[in-house]
Amino acid sequence: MPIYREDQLQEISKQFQIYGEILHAETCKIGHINETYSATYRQGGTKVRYIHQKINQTVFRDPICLMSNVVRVTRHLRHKLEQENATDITRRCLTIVPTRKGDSFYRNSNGECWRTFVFVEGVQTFECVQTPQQAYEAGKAFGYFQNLLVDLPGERLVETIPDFHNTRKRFAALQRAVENDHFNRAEAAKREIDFALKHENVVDVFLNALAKKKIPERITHNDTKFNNVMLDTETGEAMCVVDLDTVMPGCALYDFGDMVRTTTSPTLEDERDMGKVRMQMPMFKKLCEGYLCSAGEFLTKAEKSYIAFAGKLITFTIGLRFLTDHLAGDTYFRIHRPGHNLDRARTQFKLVESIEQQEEAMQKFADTCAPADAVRKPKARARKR
Ligand code: GN1
Ligand code: MG
Repeated sequence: MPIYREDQLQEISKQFQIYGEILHAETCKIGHINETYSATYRQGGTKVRYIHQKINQTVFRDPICLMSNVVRVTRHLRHKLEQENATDITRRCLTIVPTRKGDSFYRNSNGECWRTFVFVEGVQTFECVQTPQQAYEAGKAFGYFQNLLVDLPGERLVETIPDFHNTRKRFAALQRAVENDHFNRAEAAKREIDFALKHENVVDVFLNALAKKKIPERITHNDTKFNNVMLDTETGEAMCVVDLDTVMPGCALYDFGDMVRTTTSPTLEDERDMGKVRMQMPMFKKLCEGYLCSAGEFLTKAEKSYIAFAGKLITFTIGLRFLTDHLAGDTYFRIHRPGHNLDRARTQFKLVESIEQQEEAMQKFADTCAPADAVRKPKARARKR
């Protein structure tokens, strides 16, 4: 991974409406796609931090549309939070720092696209959930995020990555990668490939339900990993949802599914000890309660009936993507060791198995779950579409 030197970052930082001098910058080792740096500036006698991020244009091919989505979404969130008289809004919603020309991102002479956010202080992110309360906070935060976006005005958001969670297309991509086997890796990945192919029966369930309008399209986050929720360092309260590149039209269940994937196992996404990977019911229960307390108001009965299945489907889909990338030479997800994407795929599939074993009990819990502190101010956020 290319590391930007401080002097290079200084050049980039000059393009944004930031006052003061840059003191130092460091790489943030989060995410598999974009490159992220935190930079400290001296401003009016105090130190202030910003995030500079280089957009991965192989993945996000249209930075103009991408940033227009992010601007609309962050503006709307801020507006809604103001309406609710929320305090500490710059810690509850990302703030884009415009370029000196007033744009939302800067394109340099090499064609790289950079954007800047205000650094949210006093928060932490975690790769693994440590307590059921954290799972609750994550569920509540993403549910609230979806809830606030229910009445986003204007045109349909751009699909920054078309067919992002289209499991049928992801499945077909795996089949192609197996057939091509350009890197001679299929034999060693036989068990994972067999697992994937045997699960073909799950791939069309949501696609069919969406096509038949049994479940609605909504504005969703689409990358609801636990490490995309910032928790207040002191209180543990979820403050801010980050990584807004895939906020676009989608299915609320995909968001919930990715929360199940990333909050219910005690392990990292790339755990190598399969004995440790499992869906833990206490985590799921709190996650479900948190999500339903902020999203339960607008979810339909049909959506709620797929809560447990969503966890299985999204975990399976992300597993397909890791496996495909492994077979195709690791061109999409950044890897840190040989076989990394295969490890990640194996972990996802183990979790799918664990969900399968508990799916019935999970759904039963969701069906009877009546969150204690149901949504705050539901009427103020009624759907307008
Ligand atoms: C990628 O870069 P990061 O970690 O935010 C990916 C997600 C995957 C995730 C798996 C745009 O997200 O879809 O679920 O890795 N983002 C994109 O960890 O493909
Ligand atoms: Mg992401």
